[in-house]
Amino acid sequence: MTPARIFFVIHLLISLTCQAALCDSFVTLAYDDGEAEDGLWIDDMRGHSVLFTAPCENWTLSGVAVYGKLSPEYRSDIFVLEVWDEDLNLVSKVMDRAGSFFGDEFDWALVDIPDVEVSGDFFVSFYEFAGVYVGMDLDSGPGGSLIAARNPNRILEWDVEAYRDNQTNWMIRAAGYSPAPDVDLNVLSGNASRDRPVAVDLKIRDPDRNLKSALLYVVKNGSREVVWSDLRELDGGDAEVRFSWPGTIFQVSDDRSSTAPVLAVDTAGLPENASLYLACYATCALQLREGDPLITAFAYFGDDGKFNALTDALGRAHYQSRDVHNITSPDVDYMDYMAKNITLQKDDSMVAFYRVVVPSGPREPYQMFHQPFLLSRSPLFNYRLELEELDADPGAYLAIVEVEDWAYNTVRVEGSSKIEVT
Ligand SMILES: [Ca+2]
Ligand SMILES: [Ca+2]
Ligand SMILES: [Ca+2]
Repeated sequence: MTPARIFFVIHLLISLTCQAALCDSFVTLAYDDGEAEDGLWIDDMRGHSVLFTAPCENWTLSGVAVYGKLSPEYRSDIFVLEVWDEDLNLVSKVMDRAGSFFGDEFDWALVDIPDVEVSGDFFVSFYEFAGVYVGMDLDSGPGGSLIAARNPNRILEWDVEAYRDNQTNWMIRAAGYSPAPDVDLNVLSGNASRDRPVAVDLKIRDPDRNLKSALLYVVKNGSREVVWSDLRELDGGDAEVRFSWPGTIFQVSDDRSSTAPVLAVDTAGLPENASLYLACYATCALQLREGDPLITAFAYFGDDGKFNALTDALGRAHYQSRDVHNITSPDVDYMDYMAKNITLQKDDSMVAFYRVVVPSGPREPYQMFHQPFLLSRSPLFNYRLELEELDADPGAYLAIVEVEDWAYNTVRVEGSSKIEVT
């Protein structure tokens, strides 16, 4: 499961040229949502500073993106951009003309900086001497924005009266790279069936040894909709992984309707007495009441297909079946638990499972929803929601694997031979 991240990451598609010998792809660290609610210039010797955390040891910081526009008075044409390590030591610096990077409308300016390896926390500070309005994002939660000064390098007290520091993000992003995993994928047999599953073998090597996970997608040839997925956690720098696909898909149904394919994966790392009831899980969107926001959640199913638990991405448990409850809290009466702890609202809460399509080429996979299930039955009967494994439709399928490391590199590899289901 993915814990909530402090910042989100964008694979930079814009034109920072690749300087590394192996052309590892750029990753951008960002706190903002891309839309400015306001802008601010700072005068004197003060600058907009943002505290970032390097995604891995010795991450190569190569460029900085600043969302800004020239201030109308345009008092200075010079700006200075500095990178400090966590002890406020200068490690990289650029001085240039604001007029070459910024215009009269807000836009992203990409500033190349001398590449520098950073580890742990580092600061990116932009001194514009009242010449540039820097975009402010005010609706994304706090993101390490500070006011800094140079010579000696220091962080100043926040004195922007109109905005509190814990709700302001300077729109400044850090772009860099680190070695990405090298992935060799091999699909071992042509026909998939329950008797003879197809093996998908991976050999993975990551030069800086920070492997995180390998994700298998089996997609229908043509539509490229994912019919089966599996996830393996990795660590270190070398891994051999074998996935296998028995030519089947998962379907979820209640007593009125069904949806397929649902992407359920095995649950890892559970104690034995719980694994029977929480054997696999499928990611879904949960809406507790009509009009509420959708929450990402995980629906757990037992070996027998019964719906046994629902937990959201923040770790909050919304439902446990009587079987699971008897393991986790055997001393509490289930009726008591139901009344006090289950947050799902009968005839109101809905869960919708994800469908995923993996486009060909470099485009990112995208998600859609299946028709949602309205939870109208009792938790005593597991809401009558069940997971079943069915044979996949006859036809051709492809194996695609995504390997991630802890530095936010994602490498996607597609098998060259097709898998047939007859
Ligand atoms: Ca915003
Ligand atoms: Ca650079
Ligand atoms: Ca790596």
